[in-house]
Amino acid sequence: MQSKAKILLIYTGGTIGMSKDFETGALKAFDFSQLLQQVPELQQLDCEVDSVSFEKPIDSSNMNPKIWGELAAIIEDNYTKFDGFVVLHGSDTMSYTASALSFMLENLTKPVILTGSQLPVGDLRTDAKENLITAIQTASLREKGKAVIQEVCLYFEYKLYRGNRTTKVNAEHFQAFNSPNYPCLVESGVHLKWNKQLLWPVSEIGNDLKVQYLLDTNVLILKLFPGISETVLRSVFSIPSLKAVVLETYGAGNATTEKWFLKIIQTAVEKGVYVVNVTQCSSGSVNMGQYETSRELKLAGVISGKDITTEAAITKLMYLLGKNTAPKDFKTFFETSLRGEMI
Ligand code: ASN
Repeated sequence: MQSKAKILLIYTGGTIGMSKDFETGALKAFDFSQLLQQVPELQQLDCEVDSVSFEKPIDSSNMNPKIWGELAAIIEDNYTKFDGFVVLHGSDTMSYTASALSFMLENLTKPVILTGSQLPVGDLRTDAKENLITAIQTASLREKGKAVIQEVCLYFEYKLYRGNRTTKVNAEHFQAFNSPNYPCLVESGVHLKWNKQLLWPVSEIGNDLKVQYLLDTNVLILKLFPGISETVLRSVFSIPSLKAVVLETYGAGNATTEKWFLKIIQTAVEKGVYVVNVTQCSSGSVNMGQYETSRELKLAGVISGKDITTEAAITKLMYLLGKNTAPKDFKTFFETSLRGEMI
């Protein structure tokens, strides 16, 4: 008989564990033990749950690559002791963290599931309990001694998604996330409906987990809009330490064909700045060359972000730069799906 799965619950902060500060009326993170007391249902789960908390839980708007490193280190230090990890995280930057972890945790063969909530766990109408309980249940599923989920996922409001495909789309609704270009992996109703063919394939080799801690933050997201000026664009691209830009373009990867615009992009690429073309549309893919308005970008050596989210694009840039990827390989690596983040 298989022993019970062991899950490590990692509390980083976010609304799920917040309470109102009576002086300011604002929500702030509170002590983790109170959070667990609010969910006695955890004891009924068919798995062993241990927990660890950040010393100072944060609102996820304060998340940054240094804290991603701390989170990855908790997972690495406990990797052999647990069958899966559930990370409680604020929803605001959860998709960035899920994307970053998906790249940082190389050779991952265990589930890492991020979840949180829109209302604190102590609130009468909270969405926290279902999110937490189902995230743990999906993390604990094993078949033939191996974890069914071997990737970084995000669970929210009855759906389990590939983490690096998600984006936060609503600050009000319980359904706060969407995965516009990849279907959900599990849907929770009366039963859990698994789309197993969509999961990251179970590893047969079982290489050891390796964590890429170094992330390079000399990167930028630039959203185009009609009226963007030459002066502004020129000064952005003249930042001395700038190494890579996620350029959010229109539709299927289109941008103005004005000469000054193309010149600035061409010069940047020639100087060695990586420019990644990502669409501003909430779904669909970049297809450079489909229109006249994207052909020149392709000729200039701009990298296609295909159907990647902006969150995954910026963290993939930090990761590939952090790994010191050779300039001759950079475009090919970026345009290749490393963790299922793009087609
Ligand atoms: N501001 C909160 C956070 O991201 C929002 C939430 O968790 N729903 O930490």
